[in-house]
Amino acid sequence: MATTTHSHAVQPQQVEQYLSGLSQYNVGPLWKFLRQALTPEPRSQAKPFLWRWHELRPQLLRAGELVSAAEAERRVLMLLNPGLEGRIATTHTLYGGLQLILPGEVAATHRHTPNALRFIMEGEGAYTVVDGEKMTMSFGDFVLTPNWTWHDHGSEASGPVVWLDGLDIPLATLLEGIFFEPYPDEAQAHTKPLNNSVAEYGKSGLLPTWQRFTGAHSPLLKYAWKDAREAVASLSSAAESPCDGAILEYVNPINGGPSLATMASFLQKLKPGQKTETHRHSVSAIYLAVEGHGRTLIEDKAYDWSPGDVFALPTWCWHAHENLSATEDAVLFSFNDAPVMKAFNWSREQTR
Ligand code: 1HN
Repeated sequence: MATTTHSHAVQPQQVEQYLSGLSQYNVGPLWKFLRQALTPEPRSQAKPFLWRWHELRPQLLRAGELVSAAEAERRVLMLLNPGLEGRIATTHTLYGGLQLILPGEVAATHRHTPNALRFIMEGEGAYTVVDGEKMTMSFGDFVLTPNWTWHDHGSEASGPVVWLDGLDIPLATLLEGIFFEPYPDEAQAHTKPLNNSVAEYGKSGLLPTWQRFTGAHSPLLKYAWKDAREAVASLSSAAESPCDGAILEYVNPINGGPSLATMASFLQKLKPGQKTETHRHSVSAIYLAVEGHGRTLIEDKAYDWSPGDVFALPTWCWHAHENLSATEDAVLFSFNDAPVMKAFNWSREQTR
C-alpha cells in the first residue's frame, strides 16, 4: 500500500507563518474551517422570540399619530430578531411586520421582487389592489402580493386596520434578488372586478375551464377568514397532525403547492387542552396567535401567547404547541420557508 509521509519534520512555527501569510492572497485553509462550515445540523443565528400585541398595538397607533401613510409609504413596525442585529429579518429567511392603515389613507402603488403575504389582525374596510384587482381586507383574511405585482393599500374603514405582513426579504437580500419600482402614476387603475380571483379560483375543487393560470404563485389572491376558520373547525381528529393539531395549508388551487414560490402559509387549530408532540425541522417560521391562549415550547422555553402576539421559530429548534384553555379553541396562523428548503432537498424533520 502506498503511503505518503513528509520527507522532513515540519516545525509548528513554519505552519503558523504560512497560515498568517495566506490572507494577503485572499485565500484561507479549509482544513482549519471544515467543521465550522459543515455543522452536523443547522445552527440558526436567529433566536426564538415573541412580540406582544398589547405592547406593540399602542406603539403602532402612536406611529399613526406621528407619521402619515403617505409619508411612510408603508407604516410598519418591523419585527426584528434579536439574534440578527442590523438585518431586516424576523428569522434568517423571513420578515414579519405590523402594518397600520387609518381611515381614508392610501399607501402608494409600488412593486418589488420579494413576495408578500398579509394576515388581517384587526378591523375591516381596508383594501389592497394587486395588479388592477381590488380586494377587501377584513379580520382573518389572508391576502397575497406575489413577486413583482403592483400593489397599493387603502382604507374605507371607520377605525384602524392592522395586519401582519410577511415577506421573503432576508432570503431575497441574501440571494441579491431585490428589485423595486414605484408606480409612475398616482395610483394604478382598477381593471378587474372586486375580489375577482376569489370568483375565479376560490371555490374549492372547481376551476375555470377556459383558462388555467400557470404562474409560480397561487392565482387565488385572497383566502377569506370564514372559509379558512370553518375548514380547520371541520377537520376530524383522524385528520390531525400529531405535531400541529388540525392544520391546513393555504395552497395554490391549481396544483396544491404553496401559495407563494418561497413561502408556505398555514392555519391550525388546537382543541381545548390539546398538547402537540415535539418536533423540529429545517424550516423557519413566523407564527401569529389568532384566537385563544396557548403556549409554544421552543427549545424547552415557554412562549405564552394571546391573540395578536407574533413569535419567531428559528430553524431546527425543538418545539411543541399547547392550548392553555380548557374550554376554547386556540388558532395559529403561520408561514415558513419550506418551499425553498424542499426545492433544494434541504428539508429535514425529526420528532423527539
Ligand atoms: C411592502 O411593500 C409592504 O406593500 C409591506 O404593504 C412591508 C416591507 C419591506 C419591503 C416592502 C406593503 C414591506 C414592504
